[in-house]
Amino acid sequence: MDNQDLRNEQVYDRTRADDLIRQQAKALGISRRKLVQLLTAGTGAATLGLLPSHQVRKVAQAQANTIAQAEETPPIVKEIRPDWFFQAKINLEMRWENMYNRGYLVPNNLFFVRNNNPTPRIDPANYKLEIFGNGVSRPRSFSYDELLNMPSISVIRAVECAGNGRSFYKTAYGKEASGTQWKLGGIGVAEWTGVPMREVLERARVKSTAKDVMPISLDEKKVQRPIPIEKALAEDTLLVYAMNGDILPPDHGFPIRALVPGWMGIANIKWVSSIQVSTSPLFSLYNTEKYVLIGDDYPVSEELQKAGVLGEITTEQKPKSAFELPWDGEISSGKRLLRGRSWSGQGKITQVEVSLNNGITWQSARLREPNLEQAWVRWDIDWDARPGNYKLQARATDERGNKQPLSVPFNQKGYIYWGVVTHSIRVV
Ligand SMILES: Nc1nc2c(c(=O)[nH]1)N[C@H]1C(S)=C(S)[C@@H](COP(=O)(O)O)O[C@H]1N2
Ligand SMILES: [Mo]
Repeated sequence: MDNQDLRNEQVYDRTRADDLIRQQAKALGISRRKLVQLLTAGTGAATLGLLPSHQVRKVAQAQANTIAQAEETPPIVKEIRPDWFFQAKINLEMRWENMYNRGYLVPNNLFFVRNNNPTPRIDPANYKLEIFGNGVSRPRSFSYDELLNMPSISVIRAVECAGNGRSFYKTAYGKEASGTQWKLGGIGVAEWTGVPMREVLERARVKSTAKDVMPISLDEKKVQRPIPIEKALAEDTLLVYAMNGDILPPDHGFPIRALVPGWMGIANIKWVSSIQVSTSPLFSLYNTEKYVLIGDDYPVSEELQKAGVLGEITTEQKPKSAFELPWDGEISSGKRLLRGRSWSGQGKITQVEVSLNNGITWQSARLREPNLEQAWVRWDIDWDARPGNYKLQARATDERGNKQPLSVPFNQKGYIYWGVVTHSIRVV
């Protein structure tokens, strides 16, 4: 990995963690080293008064253009069929069996929904996208029509929640990681169409000194999360207005969402109403939450301490695999293809192995085209399924040589479970 390349999410997180420590030490009037010592000694970040809420408030104040949400509307707009989704509050997890024998893309109606707040209803006639901050020399806004008339591209990319697979920490360790207990359906692949973020930043005369770019949502809690200018200017970082050829559905961010390929789901801010561009590092609840890992329950590894970084979390997605089968379900016996998909945030999948007997023996699966980076690959094996109970497993390897391990160390918030998952199925 190139340690300088801020387009890499992990490099960016570590760099900004370091910036945050510097800022906080300065605010407390102590040296950065002293602060690291205090935190390492187990003094919680909250005790030290380090939650960067002042920064969050500042951003919220700067955020002018909020459209009120109609009251008493259901929190999710799309049809919630129990045979399509597992529902957890206002989140919808895709049921994998519906992808059996389907094409490469997840249709919009089956696509998972991860909402921190209810889906806001936005009238495109009143919609404005505002570009502001000291990182642009010509702050300005764009109407929905203006955006639709700008140069656009279409790309096929996955969006995956950082917590996808979280429930398997419980399976493995008997204790629940906090957050929505996703199985493996917190991911989807779609064709996204939109304006490269670069186009709007250039029209606002982004400065060469710009450092961070923060899309801000107009949902209830103004979800926002910064990305580095390097990533914001990447050709496939988009302001999306169409999904699989349809107008972007309300639950997926209508009228405009960010697409930040290869990064955690949360970077793909939905219902974007403004973008702050700053010449200094930006922080928000949605990434400092990760830095607040330095709290009481999160001891810091020595290695990272020495590097001056206070968070152990790695935010890059690793390879994962899912079968296109019902969860703990039943299928009928006979010759069939046993199918699934694998993906990784770190490059193409190069190999998938499947076990029908809980990992005792393995065989290679056939990979099917297309096999796109930052999306997924479909695979299958021939299976003469005889009646009985099976514990199926699949393990993928990506082009960086990451191979799904049998287990993954527990982390409190349950991110990035990429261990081999056992999928029980009864053949009748
Ligand atoms: N404004 C806003 N954007 C958001 C979220 C949110 O709650 N509010 N959730 C994020 C998270 S955690 C994920 S995983 C993705 C999910 O995108 P989807 O709901 O279109 O599948 O959206 C991200 N963007
Ligand atoms: Mo997420």
